[in-house]
Amino acid sequence: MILYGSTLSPFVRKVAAFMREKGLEFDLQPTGFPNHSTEFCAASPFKKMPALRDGDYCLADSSAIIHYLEARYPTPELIPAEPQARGRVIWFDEFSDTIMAACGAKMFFNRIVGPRFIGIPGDQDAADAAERNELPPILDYVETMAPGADGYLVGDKLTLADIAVASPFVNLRHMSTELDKSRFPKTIAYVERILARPSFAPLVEKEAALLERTAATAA
Ligand SMILES: N[C@@H](CCC(=O)N[C@@H](CS)C(=O)NCC(=O)O)C(=O)O
Repeated sequence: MILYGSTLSPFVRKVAAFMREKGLEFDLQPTGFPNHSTEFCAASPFKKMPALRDGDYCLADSSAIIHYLEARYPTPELIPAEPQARGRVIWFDEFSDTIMAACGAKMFFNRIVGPRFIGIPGDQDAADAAERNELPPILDYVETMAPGADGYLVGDKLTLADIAVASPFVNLRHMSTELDKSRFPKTIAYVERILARPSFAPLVEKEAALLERTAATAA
């Protein structure tokens, strides 16, 4: 299978970590951003990453890809069958893809992607405003939901909910965004535990190395 995209995107990272939790082999191929490859365009009609190719089958959108993979490779189960648990897992995935991503994109695009990868300055005021006004209520919510030591967001084992919610925190880490230890202690411990998993840790390390190289070039 080919997964198109960069794991600097929280959507791509979510799918990559999900596939690694499933034990699936895949090639992670860059899209050629911003001048995308024809292979990627064929798989993603609106040129959004990620996209997947599995033989002749192509699919775009992180959640669509994840639901396809869950149906095709049911073990380990990462989206529970029990109705209420399933509903909660889908909620956390949506929360991550919409509410967290909207805030994260304003910060990460303006501070990192624009200046380092597209060559535009980025709107630093918009990034600062998102961090000041949009991020704290999101973190307050995660803090009320975050499980204690060894726990998970839904049920008693890892699900898509944990993968989806942890993924955008990597972008905060890449921006060295300080999380208040006294206000968000459960969130910090929980996210660190999920990101230390073998499904995430090597991805995060590679991203950090790439960002170090681009920082050196930009300097
Ligand atoms: N709902 C989509 C969102 C994908 C998305 O917005 N990806 C961003 C990267 S974080 C992208 O490709 N942006 C490029 C563009 O909009 O041209 C998903 O879950 O995959």
